Amino acid sequence: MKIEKWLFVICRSVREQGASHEAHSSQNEVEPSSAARFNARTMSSAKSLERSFRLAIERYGQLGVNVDRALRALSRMPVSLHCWQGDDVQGFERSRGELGGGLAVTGNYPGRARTPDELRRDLDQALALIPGRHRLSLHACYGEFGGRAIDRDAIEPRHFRDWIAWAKERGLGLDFNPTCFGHPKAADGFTLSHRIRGIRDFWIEHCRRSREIGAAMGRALRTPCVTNVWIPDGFKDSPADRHAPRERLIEALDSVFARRLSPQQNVDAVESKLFGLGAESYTVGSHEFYLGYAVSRGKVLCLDAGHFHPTESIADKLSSVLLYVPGVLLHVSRGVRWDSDHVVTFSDELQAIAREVVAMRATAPVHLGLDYFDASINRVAAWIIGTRNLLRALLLALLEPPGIRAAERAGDFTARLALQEEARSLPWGAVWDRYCESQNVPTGESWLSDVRDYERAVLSRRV
Ligand code: RNT
Ligand code: ZN
Repeated sequence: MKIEKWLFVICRSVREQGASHEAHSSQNEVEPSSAARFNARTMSSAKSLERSFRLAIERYGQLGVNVDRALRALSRMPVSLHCWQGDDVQGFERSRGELGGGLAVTGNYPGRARTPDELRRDLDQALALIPGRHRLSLHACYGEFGGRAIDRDAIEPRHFRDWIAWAKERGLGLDFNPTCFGHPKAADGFTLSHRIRGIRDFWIEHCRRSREIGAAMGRALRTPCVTNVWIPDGFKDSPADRHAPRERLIEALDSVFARRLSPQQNVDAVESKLFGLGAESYTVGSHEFYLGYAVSRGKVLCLDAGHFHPTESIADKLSSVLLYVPGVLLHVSRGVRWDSDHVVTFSDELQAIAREVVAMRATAPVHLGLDYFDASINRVAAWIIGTRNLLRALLLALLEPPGIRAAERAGDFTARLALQEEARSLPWGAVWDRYCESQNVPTGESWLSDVRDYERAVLSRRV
């Protein structure tokens, strides 16, 4: 959008807000002067926002950055929000044992979604405060089973009918995940690589059906569903045989993926891990295992930011693995000392990931997903904070001055470092505010008061 057009949108929205406030005030018999004050305040904040944006455009222009183009690119980068942040990875099966699988959610903030409708309502609230059009990643255990005990090897697309309808209404895409944990057949820590054939077969059937559900979602929504297989399999203590479980896993995965599905409907991804709680010594599906699997089978590789050594960054992996695999799915997360799945913050690590995503996006698809679960703060706010941070980091990367690359190409590493450091304090915040405004979501921290209202009106009543 050109700046003039944007100005027009702002002024119109200010006028509308003023008008509706005025109507609202007269209903409540508030002094007309308060409406006038409101109008003046909103108008002046819109003006200062516009002023800051103009200055930002000017400054970026001097550095050869096209701000409009960056904003257009950002609006085309959907983030897949993870349904499991809304209810502490519980899901809607009739009976659910321990979470297991080495996953742990800590905190007991009130207001956890207990039903699909509550979860959808919470997601609607979060999405209303996040700029852009996004996606939702569902786990198999979030099906709607009508109170019946449908085991994981019996799930069908119809159990996700309401999710699909909800997504369709909102123009959202869906992604999917088989749930290979929190189940008696996963209680000893093994699923697809289990030494007992019958247990392997059970999980193979679950994963096969998950892909079919993914394809049904992709078909209905006309956007491919990324179905991501993650299993917890591993040993607490040193194994005597590291090889056999991996051989079994290859065979099981080949059976899961045996049926060819249209890539327009379903895209398969596989997710590795270094270790989990209770599987500290050995993980069957390690990074090397899945990198080899994805390369040899043409699968998308899922890189979770919390699944490597604490000092190892997934940012540096993108440009390597994308030379060999057809695409990458990112699980953007934040580990604190271990794979603790903290809410994503605007860290150096996040900025480094976003930079590489932007740099590599023309080479191969990089699907963006979130993966964290924090029950110690408002869960809706947790979605918003993490998603807005990822978008902000992508914007910062899209606004990177071309002089940095030019300096590197010229072998001038002094200028490269100087420019990289200067770029940190360029006025990208004004560009972010403008993006939020143009997408009709609150700028700055003002989204928090909407979340507080929602907490008062909805979440605090869930007892
Ligand atoms: C676990 C993996 C996996 C899960 C979700 C719930 O360590 O990161 O992606 O977090 O499937
Ligand atoms: Zn993950």
